[in-house]
Amino acid sequence: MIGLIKKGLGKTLDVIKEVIPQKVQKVEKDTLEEILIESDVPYELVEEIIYYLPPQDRVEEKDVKRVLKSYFIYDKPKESVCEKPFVNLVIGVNGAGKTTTIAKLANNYKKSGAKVLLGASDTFRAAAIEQLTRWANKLDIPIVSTKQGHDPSAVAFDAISSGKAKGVDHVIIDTAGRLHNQTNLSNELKKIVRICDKAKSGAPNRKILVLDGTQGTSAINQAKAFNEIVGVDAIVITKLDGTAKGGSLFAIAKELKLPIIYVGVGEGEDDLIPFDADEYIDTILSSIFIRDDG
Ligand SMILES: Nc1nc2c(ncn2[C@@H]2O[C@H](COP(=O)(O)OP(=O)(O)O)[C@@H](O)[C@H]2O)c(=O)[nH]1
Ligand SMILES: [Mg+2]
Repeated sequence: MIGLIKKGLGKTLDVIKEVIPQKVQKVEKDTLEEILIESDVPYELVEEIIYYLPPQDRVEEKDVKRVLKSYFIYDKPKESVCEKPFVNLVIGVNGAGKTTTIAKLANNYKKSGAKVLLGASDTFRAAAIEQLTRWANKLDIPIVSTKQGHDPSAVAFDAISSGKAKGVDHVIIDTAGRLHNQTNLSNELKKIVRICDKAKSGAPNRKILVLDGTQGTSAINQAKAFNEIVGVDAIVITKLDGTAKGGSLFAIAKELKLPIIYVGVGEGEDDLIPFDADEYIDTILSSIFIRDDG
């Protein structure tokens, strides 16, 4: 696990190394400020972090850690407290990494021994249906799909119904990230949510918003828009491996007040790791501070 988050943060850690080539016992606040800015923590937030540190010019790891940790206080939604199947609805803009994240999540579930079923409710593009179908075949997981242009809500309904009939543990539903216009997208997502509840009362049990990590903090406005449309329960940040903007997670957590549940660190089915704030902060701090264990 440590290795994976380190892999995901590789580019961010490279940037930190450029600012501070030698690790230190105590870091100058000016240097810390530069590190945070370079890794895409917005300036106001950097100022706030510095403000909450002890008054000395140079600060210790434990103090920095305490302040950084305070941004990740949002509880993860519980997964087990509902009747089967647990329904995940995955939303986000085109290209954010929804379909790939669904494949990774399904793979995680399957590896833990759970039964999974996918619903291909991005019916806007034929390629989207084909992409999810390829993953379903590769992972040997059942999928409910239809032809391009058909009603995505009907697919969601059928997927949940089929999941119930088959006794699966998790249904994961893909959605379109772009339609002819924003109003269409908004209406479609709302309808999918309503129809999920018709298929199983209380579904979707979790609405996961997928954000492209290479966009850094500019993903925040996008997230707010989706949150207004259907309400978001949890965030997945993808493509952390492709960006030096690893610090944007602080702003995302603070601004959205939502838990980050996973981060994507590659394009393969095993490249989704549960997000653990302690580990994330530890990995960043380990490239700044000298530690007894090296
Ligand atoms: N490097 C990297 N690429 C990713 C990750 N997640 C998704 N991608 C790639 O991003 C592109 C768009 O992903 P896709 O799942 O199709 O996005 P969607 O339009 O939201 O469904 C694809 O080429 C994926 O392979 C990730 O965590 N790391
Ligand atoms: Mg897709």
